[in-house]
Amino acid sequence: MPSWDWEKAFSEGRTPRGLFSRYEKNPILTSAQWPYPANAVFNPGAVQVDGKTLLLVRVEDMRGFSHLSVARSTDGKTDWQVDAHPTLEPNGEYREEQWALEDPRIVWLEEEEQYAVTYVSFSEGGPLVSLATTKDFCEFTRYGAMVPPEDKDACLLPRRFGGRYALIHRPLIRGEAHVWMSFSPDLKHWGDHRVLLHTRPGWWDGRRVGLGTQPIETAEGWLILYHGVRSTAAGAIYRVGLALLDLEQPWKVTRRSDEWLLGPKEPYERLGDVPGVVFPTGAILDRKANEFRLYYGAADSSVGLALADPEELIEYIKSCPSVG
Ligand code: BMA
Repeated sequence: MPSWDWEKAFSEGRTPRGLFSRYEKNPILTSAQWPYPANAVFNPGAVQVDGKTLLLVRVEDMRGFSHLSVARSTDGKTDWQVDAHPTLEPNGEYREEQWALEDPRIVWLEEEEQYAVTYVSFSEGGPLVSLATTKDFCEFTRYGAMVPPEDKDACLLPRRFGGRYALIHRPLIRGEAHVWMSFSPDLKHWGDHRVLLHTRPGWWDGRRVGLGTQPIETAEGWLILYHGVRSTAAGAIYRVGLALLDLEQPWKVTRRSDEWLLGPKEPYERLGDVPGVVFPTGAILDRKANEFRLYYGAADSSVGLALADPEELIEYIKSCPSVG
């Protein structure tokens, strides 16, 4: 049992287990803040660049197509500066991107000294995952498709393991949506595919699971927040769970939360283009501020922020059942 008074935290209106608190000025980004017409802004990748928090936000235009665009903030909460023009959009060269670029996740690739952005390309054959690298979020090198459709919710780990890069992703196979890990010597050829996290039939994450945030390195292992989906008579509910991967052998899940830690509750999470969605895509472990900041898409319409104490998160996940 965690050492903090989670029942008190829960009764004070915080989230399950009292781990996350929603930022009081949520949603932090809406389409009203965009410098050009946009229907919705949501599901952002998050990273610290030059001392600022950079969000690479999915922006859906008035045709229903998404592109990615940058917003920056000094404290990661307020005063967001949104780039005047789209940052990454379909460019005609990569046919699989023709209908959209969606849901980016970002890591700093240590060896390449570049940020790696993995995003969903919406092709006529269905969604798949593409890779682009950048040093500055202005110039990008596109690598094209990493995996065939249907696949989504992907992120690289920041370094090699036994000489190979590791990719977390979520193929849809025979209607089943589990989280997988695959490996590559060169970021182009992927193999040795294995399931990392299964859905849990009957549970809150029984219908689908997918990676949420990029893996965050801690002394205890790689911390990942994932989304879990339950189907109900009124549609799907998207909530957030927590898991821990072994630091040196990240294909081993050491802990997984039984409970969800954040789910749709506030009006901006319950009402929107897709109601009942909390979709985590980016996280910042701010050691200076001793703050874990979780950025998420709310109801496929806006960007929400939830805050946690990093030590409480670790303490909690260590108290969760180990995964054999
Ligand atoms: C998932 C993805 C996300 C979206 C979520 C909820 O399958 O398509 O982009 O936010 O559904 O609609």
